[in-house]
Amino acid sequence: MSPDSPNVHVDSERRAVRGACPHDCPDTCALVTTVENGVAIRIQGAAGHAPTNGVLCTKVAKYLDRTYSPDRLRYPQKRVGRKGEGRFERIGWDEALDTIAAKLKAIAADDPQAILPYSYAGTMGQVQGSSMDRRFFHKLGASLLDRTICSMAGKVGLSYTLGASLGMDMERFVDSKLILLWGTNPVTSSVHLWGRVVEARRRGAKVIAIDPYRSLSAAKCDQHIALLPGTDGALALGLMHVLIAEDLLDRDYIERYTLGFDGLATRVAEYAPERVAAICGIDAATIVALAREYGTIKPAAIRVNYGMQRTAGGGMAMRTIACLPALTGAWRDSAGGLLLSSGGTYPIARAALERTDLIPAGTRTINMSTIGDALTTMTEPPIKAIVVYNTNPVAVAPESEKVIAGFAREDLFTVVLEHFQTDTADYADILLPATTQLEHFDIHASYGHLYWMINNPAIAPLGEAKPNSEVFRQLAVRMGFDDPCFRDSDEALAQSALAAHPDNAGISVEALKEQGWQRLAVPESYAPFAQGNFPTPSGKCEFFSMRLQKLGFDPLPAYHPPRESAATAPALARRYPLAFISPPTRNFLNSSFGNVAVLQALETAQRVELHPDDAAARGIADGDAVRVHNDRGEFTATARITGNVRPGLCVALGIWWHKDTAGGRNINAVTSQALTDFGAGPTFYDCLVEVGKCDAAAVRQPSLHDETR
Ligand SMILES: Nc1nc2c(c(=O)[nH]1)N[C@H]1C(S)=C(S)[C@@H](COP(=O)(O)OP(=O)(O)OC[C@H]3O[C@@H](n4cnc5c(=O)[nH]c(N)nc54)[C@H](O)[C@@H]3O)O[C@H]1N2
Ligand SMILES: Nc1nc2c(c(=O)[nH]1)N[C@H]1C(S)=C(S)[C@@H](COP(=O)(O)OP(=O)(O)OC[C@H]3O[C@@H](n4cnc5c(=O)[nH]c(N)nc54)[C@H](O)[C@@H]3O)O[C@H]1N2
Ligand code: SF4
Ligand SMILES: [Mo]
Repeated sequence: MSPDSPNVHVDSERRAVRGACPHDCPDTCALVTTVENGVAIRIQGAAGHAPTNGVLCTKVAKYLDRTYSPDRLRYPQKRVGRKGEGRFERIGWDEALDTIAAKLKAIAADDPQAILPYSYAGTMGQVQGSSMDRRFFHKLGASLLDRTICSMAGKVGLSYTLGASLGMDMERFVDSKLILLWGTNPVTSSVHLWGRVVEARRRGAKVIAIDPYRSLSAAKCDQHIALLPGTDGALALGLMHVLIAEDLLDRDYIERYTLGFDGLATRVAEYAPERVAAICGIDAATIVALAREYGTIKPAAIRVNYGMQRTAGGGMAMRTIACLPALTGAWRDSAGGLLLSSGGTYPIARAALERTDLIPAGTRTINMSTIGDALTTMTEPPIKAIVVYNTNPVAVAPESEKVIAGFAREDLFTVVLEHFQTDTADYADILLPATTQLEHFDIHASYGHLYWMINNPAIAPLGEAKPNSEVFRQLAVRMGFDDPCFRDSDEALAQSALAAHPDNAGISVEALKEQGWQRLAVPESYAPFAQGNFPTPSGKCEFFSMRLQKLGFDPLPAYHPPRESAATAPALARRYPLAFISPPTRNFLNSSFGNVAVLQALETAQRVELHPDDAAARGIADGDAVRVHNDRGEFTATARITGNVRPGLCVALGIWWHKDTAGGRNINAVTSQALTDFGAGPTFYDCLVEVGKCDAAAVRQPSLHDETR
């Protein structure tokens, strides 16, 4: 890859620049970029940062290929073709920003809520992710966005039981003696946690995967419990049934630090192993054995991840699983307990950073997970302008046909800030070039470890690319927003994110710039709930939740089944008999890196894994071109016949860009916009389909980016 030398400043010294990986990944690695003559020549993981331990994943090891890709967007452009066609013409920044400001002013004069910001975690930086952009849209009075697409169901479910997104320190997993990997595939999605799991195993731990799919991680575990998708809540109830029936409890912990044990005991009495086995599609003996191990091996750690909350009952399932460590007192040990996300450990001054006080009273909120419906059906007012950054909704949001129909609306004014011409960028009226992590400043919290991280810029912006923060700063000037908060520098924004709080003691932007990272001021042997201290209304681990009761939900853990399954939707299941899940793949990060040629080559093509019995029943052979379809849409894929899936389940890993797939559609063509029980999250893995052979010749060949653009 030849760096864009005319566009980087000349700097004759060789420098090592400390940064942080910006991606939506729990590991938030510390990066060291070697820069020579203004060009980044090497990127490595920092050896001194304990979670990173000097290692990067395969994707970010290719970050220089991505940064210096000939496909990078380098100049502002305006659309000249039809929406979706992807034909653009270069314009200057002044024309781009003047056009956007004029359009937003005209719409806002009528009703600013017709404008929608649409962003997610393309970068997780506090500055480039959620600072000046929020201030801008708050002042404008635009509709608010409910950012539900990834983690909301689990986060809300967890908070009913524990009070917040707090949990174990990932560095402590090495001393766990039993590790349940529940709805997570860390070999793919959190390789640094996986390193700890491997070390724990070397020290004698037993590792068990609970996952419908034999993922790369499940295949390496001591045991793999392949339950039916969306039945995790029932499994957790069954485990608690056995723990209570066999008195494998920490009575003292329950007495001191939990609320509602008697109610819980009554509830779980309904979930005998035989009943749970039938719901989950596994053996009763497996449930009993797992409960006995969980109740007796100490310390026991549960690494649960968002993979199990993308079904109708995902929120309640997470709440239910989160009851387990309190029953056995696993929280007493720093190597025991549970980790979903450590994100809630960070004291972040959101109100100051995002200036939430600028939001006009009564502003409506739109759920990002149903953007297809919002763009096509919403009125009073309809969405007339959308500004997309840090996300690629046309590829990643559920029910693609509706999302595409929405973005194709001729009367929708669309601005996209991007590194690349993604599926979403193809629908932009104005397409703006964004800087990558090597080109801008930021600070990062993490949802997997406990360190604040710096990202110092390593190189000058390529071409005319600008940081998100700068684009919104300049737009604010054009809109006439004169509050001084719109003039804050990136470093000032970063400083305002650091809340005054004992856990942030000693942490500052200055110190971070110097040191690269700083651990939160929490004990080395961090055990957040060893002595209770749950941030719930009662201060206890809430088996019984008054908050849920007030909202009209069952106040006790319960089982909320999937919406689309043979058990709950038999008529639908007769037409679409296969359960379909589409979890992350190793070489892409959601749709990011989907355009990096060397990583595409590792993934080969969009594939769907089928059990030999299901394949035989449909006359499908390994390598055949197949069509995966339901009433919402269809995509084509190459069939892989494997024992990684149970009969009745099919799996396609990773989010390809629609335009790089053989049939022009990715997995989200079939996923649904139905929402989860708590948190109004998406139900990507609650989806029935049918798979049939299709004529390979009828399917157009993929066009890989580096060759065609
Ligand atoms: N390489 C890579 N890393 C990533 C990502 C990526 O796309 N690629 N994505 C990042 C993002 S945005 C996130 S949110 C995180 C975490 O993203 P997650 O979606 O939690 O991903 P995984 O940890 O891979 O775990 C998903 C696992 O859950 C399983 N699963 C699916 N349905 C169910 C179910 O109903 N029950 C149970 N028990 N298991 C189920 C899947 O088979 C899969 O093995 O990963 C991040 N890391
Ligand atoms: N079927 C199915 N669908 C899924 C999932 C699944 O498991 N299955 N996973 C879901 C999950 S967990 C998530 S989190 C979502 C994620 O979906 P997205 O939030 O869309 O994440 P990415 O696909 O990584 O896209 C992020 C985009 O942000 C851009 N970007 C990165 N940094 C910057 C920056 O500094 N400035 C600007 N302007 N742009 C930047 C990148 O180039 C990239 O195109 O997808 C969801 N969709
Ligand atoms: S994607 Fe995750 S594992 Fe890879 S470098 Fe970034 S933080 Fe580390
Ligand atoms: Mo995510």
